[in-house]
Amino acid sequence: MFEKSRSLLSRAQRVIPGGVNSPVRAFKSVGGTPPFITHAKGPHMWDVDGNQYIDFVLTWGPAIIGHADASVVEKCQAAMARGSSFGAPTEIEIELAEMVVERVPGVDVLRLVSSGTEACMSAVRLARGATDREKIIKFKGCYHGHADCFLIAAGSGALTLGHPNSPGVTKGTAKDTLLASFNDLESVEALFKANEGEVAAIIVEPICGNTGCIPPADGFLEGLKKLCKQYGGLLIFDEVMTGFRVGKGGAAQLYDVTPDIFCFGKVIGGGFPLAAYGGREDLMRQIAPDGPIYQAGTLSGNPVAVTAGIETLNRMDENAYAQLDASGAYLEKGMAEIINRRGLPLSQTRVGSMFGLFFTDEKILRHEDVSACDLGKFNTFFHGMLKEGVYYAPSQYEAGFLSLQHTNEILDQVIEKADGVLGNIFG
Ligand code: KE4
Repeated sequence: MFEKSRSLLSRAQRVIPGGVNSPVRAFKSVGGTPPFITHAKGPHMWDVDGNQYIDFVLTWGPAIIGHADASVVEKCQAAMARGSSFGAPTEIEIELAEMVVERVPGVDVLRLVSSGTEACMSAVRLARGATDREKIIKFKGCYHGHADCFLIAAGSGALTLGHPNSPGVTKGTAKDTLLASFNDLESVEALFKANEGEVAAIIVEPICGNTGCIPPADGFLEGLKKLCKQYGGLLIFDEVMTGFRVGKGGAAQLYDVTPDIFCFGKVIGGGFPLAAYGGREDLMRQIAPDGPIYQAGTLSGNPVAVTAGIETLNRMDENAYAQLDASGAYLEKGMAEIINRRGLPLSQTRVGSMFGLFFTDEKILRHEDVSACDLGKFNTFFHGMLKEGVYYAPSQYEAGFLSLQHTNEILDQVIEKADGVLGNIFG
C-alpha cells in the first residue's frame, strides 16, 4: 500500500532532515510511513502508490474551499504570468488588507508576512516595543510557530521560569517566556503578579488547535482581556488557525472578545505562503517604516499568494460558514452515534469546521488533560482510517478540518469506515 512512499522516504531522508520539510509530516507520533502526495482536488488527496484519501488535514487548515479550486488555479496562473514577485507595492495587497480590515473588527492596520511563525514573532516584537516590557505569557500546548521565544516548556513548578524545549534556544530567551494553563485564569494572574510590570503581552490561540481542538471555557478570553487591562499587558490572539476558519471575523468575533493584536495565517493565503499580523492603529503605526519597530520580508504580500488569499476569502461568505458548521455538526453527530452505541471512551470537541476526537472520555479543558488520552489506540485508529482512505492528522495533538467540498455523502463514508475501525479496536 505504501511501497513507493517508503522508497521515496529513504531517498528523502538522505538529503532532508527526517525526509520532510516540517517535522509533523514524518509521522513520528503515529509511526509508519507518511504517504508522499502527488496531487489533491476538493476533499481528496492521492499518493504515489495511487491511494486516495478523504483529507481532514487540508494542509493544516488552509484548503477551506477544497484543494485545487478551479477559480483559484485560474487566477493564480494569470497572476504568475504577470510575474510572481516584484519586491514593490501592488494594488492587490491593498485589496487583501482592506478585506481583512472589513471582516475583522479590531484590525485597523495590518502587515502581510509569509508564515504564521513570522506573524506571531512580529506580534510579540510589536508588543514588547510598544510596552517597553520584555516578558510574554503563553499557554502550555499552544503553538505559535518555531520562533525561539515560543519553544519554551513549562518550569517544574507553576511559577518557575520556563526552559527551552529545543537545543539552540537560549536560557536568556527562556526567562522571558512564562507558561500558563489554558482555561485557567488563576494561573495567568499568578504570573502577572509574580512579574509585576514586566509582562508585555499574553499570546493565546483563542481556540487551541495544536493540542487537539480545545475551545475556550465561558469567560476565559474575556478574563484574559481584563487581566491585560489590569496589569498593563497587551492581548495577542494567534488566529493563524482560527482566523477565517471559524467565522468571517474569526474567534475574536465568535466569542466577542477583541484583542489588541491579531495573527493570521493558513486560510488567509488559501494554501500559499501568506500570513499577517494586525490590530489597533496606535500599535501598528509603530511598525517600520511608520515607526521604529522593525520587520521586513522579501516575499511578503507577493501577488500570487495574495491572489489566492483574495479568491479564498471571497468564497467565504456567511452561507459558506453556515455550510461548514452544518458539515461539522453532521460529522460530530455521526461519530457520537458510534461512540454512544458502542459505549466507547472517546470524546469530541468542535468549533464550526475545526474538530477534535480524543481517545479518552475525560473532559478535555487544556493541554494537560490530553495526556489522559490513550495514544496507542489513537495511533491504531489513525492507521486503520488511513488504510480505509481517510487522512486524519497524524497526532492526537492536532485538530481536524473540513472544507466546502466535504459533502454529507463524503462524511457518511468516513462515519461508516470509522464504525468498522473503532469496532476492531474496542471489540
Ligand atoms: P507556520 O509558521 O507553520 O505557517 O505557522 C505557525 C503556527 C502559528 N500559530 C498557530 C496557531 C499554528 O497552528 C501554526 C502552525 N500550525 C501547524 C499545525 N499544527 C503547522 C503544521 C506544521 O508545523 O507543519
